[in-house]
Amino acid sequence: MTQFPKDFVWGAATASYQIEGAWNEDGKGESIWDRFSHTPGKVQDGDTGDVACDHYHRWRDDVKLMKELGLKAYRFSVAWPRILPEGREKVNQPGVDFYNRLVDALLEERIEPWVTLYHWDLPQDLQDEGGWASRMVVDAFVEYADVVSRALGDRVKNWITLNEPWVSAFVGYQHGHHAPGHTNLVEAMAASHHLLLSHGQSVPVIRANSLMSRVGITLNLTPQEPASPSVADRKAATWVDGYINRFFLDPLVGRGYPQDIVNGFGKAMDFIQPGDMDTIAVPVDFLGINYYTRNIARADNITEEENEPRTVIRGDEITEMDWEVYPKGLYNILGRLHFEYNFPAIYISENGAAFPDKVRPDGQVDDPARLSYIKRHLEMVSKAIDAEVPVKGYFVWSLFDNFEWAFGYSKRFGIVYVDYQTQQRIPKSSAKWYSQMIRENAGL
Ligand code: IFM
Repeated sequence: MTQFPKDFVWGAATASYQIEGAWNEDGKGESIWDRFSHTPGKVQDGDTGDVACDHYHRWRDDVKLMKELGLKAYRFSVAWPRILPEGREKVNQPGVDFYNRLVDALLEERIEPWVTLYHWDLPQDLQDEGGWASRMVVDAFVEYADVVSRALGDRVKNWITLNEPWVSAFVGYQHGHHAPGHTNLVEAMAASHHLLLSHGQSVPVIRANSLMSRVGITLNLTPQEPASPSVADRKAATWVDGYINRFFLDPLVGRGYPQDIVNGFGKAMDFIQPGDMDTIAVPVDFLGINYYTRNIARADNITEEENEPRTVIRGDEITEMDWEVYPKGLYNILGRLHFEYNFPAIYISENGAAFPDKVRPDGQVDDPARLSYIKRHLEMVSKAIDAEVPVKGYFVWSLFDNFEWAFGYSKRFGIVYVDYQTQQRIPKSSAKWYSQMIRENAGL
């Protein structure tokens, strides 16, 4: 593989609800994911994040493990209800202290902390007032961003406001598969807007509290390919691209919401107020992208017989999420981002795969499929860098096996295996490979 630039950021990512556990300890408030996972039937096998990887108690050892792996950066999220249990006003100091200790320990090991402010665990009290569908959440988020960036901003220099607002808004408020489990398109549209507005309003606040810092946002981007050259399939691909990708990318760069999608939704966006779109378009220092797979779009408004034969066929390498392994899609989306949107820097803030790993009798976990997945995606990153796309870092998803939302613990994404009975951590062969890759490229 081509050498990566010496200053390339080599990291791994996690999220608070997926690993911390301690859901009601030290003054933490209830989050929408606590409520959702405690509701029977919402999460596979009745799993919850109550204990998860118990990272809240094991963070010291976890940081040591990161050091052993040679990670240069660690992306984690802060649990909003640990900081402000009721969503606003009353700060819970033990929650702040937890992240203070974590940041200090990381820096001691020369691991750069990358903080995501919102990775889906909204305080339940704010949901009771309407959650992301209600405009009041914007002020609450800015207050939260202010508290966290004041507390950690002297040491944390890389901030991600939101993780995957499309998922928060549409999977949470339209599809109902994620917390809060609503199925209302207008709520989802309003939620998208309030998420983006929260991002836009909080960026200057974070910058003011954390001098010399860099602030960005992370989107889940899924490139769309028409299944055939038919007009119907092209239309389908354009629609899904607008729905998942452009609906967030376009407003971030000042182009407003894509008109084809607004028309397609067919609902008034009367929650947009004067000035909002300028606020959302605040220049960012980088865009984080989470890439897992592509989508092959096939029209569903005509029959198979009416449509042209498929020319783009799904490959047969599929992860346990039923996602096609398609590294080329990462290269394609990076190129498109650069030429159509021109963000000053791009980080791969998540990339990885779930496979059904097993501990071997000798205690090791061999995961050649994941290793190959990561390796081939990194090759695409390297190719994009050669093509002058400003990709500045890569965070594997995930450091640990963890709570995979509605799938509970049934899907393992980690490069480190977690035995949920004993909480033992076992670096998989992918972790050893990644570690070696970092050592070779970061000049350690
Ligand atoms: O586990 C999630 C993560 O929380 C957000 N991005 C996608 C991952 C895999 O589904």
